[in-house]
Amino acid sequence: MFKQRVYEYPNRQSAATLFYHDHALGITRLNLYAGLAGAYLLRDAREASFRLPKGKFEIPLLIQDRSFKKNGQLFYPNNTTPPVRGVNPSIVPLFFGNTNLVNGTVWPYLNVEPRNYRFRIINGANGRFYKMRLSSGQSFIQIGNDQGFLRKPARIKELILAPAERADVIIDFSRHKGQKIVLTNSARAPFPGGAKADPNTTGKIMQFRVAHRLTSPDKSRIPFKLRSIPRLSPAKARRIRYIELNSSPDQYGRQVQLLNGKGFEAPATQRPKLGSIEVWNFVNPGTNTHPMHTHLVHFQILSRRPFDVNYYNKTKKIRYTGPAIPPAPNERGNKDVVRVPPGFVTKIIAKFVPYTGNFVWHSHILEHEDYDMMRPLKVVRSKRVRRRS
Ligand SMILES: [Cu+2]
Repeated sequence: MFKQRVYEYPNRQSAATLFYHDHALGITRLNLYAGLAGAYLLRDAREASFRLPKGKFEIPLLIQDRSFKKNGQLFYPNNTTPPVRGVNPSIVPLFFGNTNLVNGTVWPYLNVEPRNYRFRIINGANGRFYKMRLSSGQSFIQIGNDQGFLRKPARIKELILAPAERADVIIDFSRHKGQKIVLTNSARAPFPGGAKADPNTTGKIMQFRVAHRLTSPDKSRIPFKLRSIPRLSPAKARRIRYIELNSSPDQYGRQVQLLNGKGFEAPATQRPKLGSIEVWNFVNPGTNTHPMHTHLVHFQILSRRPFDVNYYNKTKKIRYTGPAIPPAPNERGNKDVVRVPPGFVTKIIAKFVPYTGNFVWHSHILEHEDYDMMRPLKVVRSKRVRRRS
């Protein structure tokens, strides 16, 4: 006889727009590209007390870039161009599709009524960042990010999402009756210094077609205050860590992406104590922005501060070249992905609760996560103070 055990996610966290997906070691990029990803909307009583748009007026938008072969099959490169000598197939350092998909459809349109809609936007791309605007010139009202509601809504004209970042936004179509509004993308790939988005392809995401009439009155409201989020204090941090994002060539000349010179197989060097607070400084002397993601814990972004990269590369010492920049209003609150731009030290703070055990943290550019920008995270129990006998 053997007992059947049912394992369940405890879901002990605030309402949030979550992104769930396969995480198989070394092939995450392929499994997500093939479709093993989805939106997971977690709800709570606070959310239920609001009169936000719901039902058919609340829609997840999972945005991904893909390329297709002539026969309609997904295309993903099995090697670099030119191919790596002695390795076939090979990982590629980055991949960007030449079309954008929303919920699995290439450049779709959505019929909407002239009213408030709530969109749960997830960047589900392997490596593409999105810098979104509405062609009508109107704003998004962002009410939440990766780990739930902001303290108060943030009105923004432009919404940037790195891979795995999420935004909970309200778009008000009430003054745009009869219009066709395009959700556009102007993020360069790689971000932020790569090729421009093509306005005819990668520069467009989807279209909203606004009807003239409502089918029912819009009674939705956007609360002025969404929730209180206690700020984690750096003064209470038990550890302050510095983590360099770097790379080095492998035996075939391919770049291995590393964190403090280490990949996934090296034993955990980040071993925070259960219940403790730590400040992590991500030092990026490279050229691309990395979306750094932690499992288990959410964190708060403290600041980003520019530093002298040439001086750092010579001495491994940080010389700041400007003041620390606080996070944008829509990056405040609790996050689990942070954009770490090149030439900046990005500072986050986290409390390591509620579990001990083995977790991971990594860049959410999947080609980097797979090779090999992922590290173990071991949350350990605090040692008991031994009594003298
Ligand atoms: Cu992960």
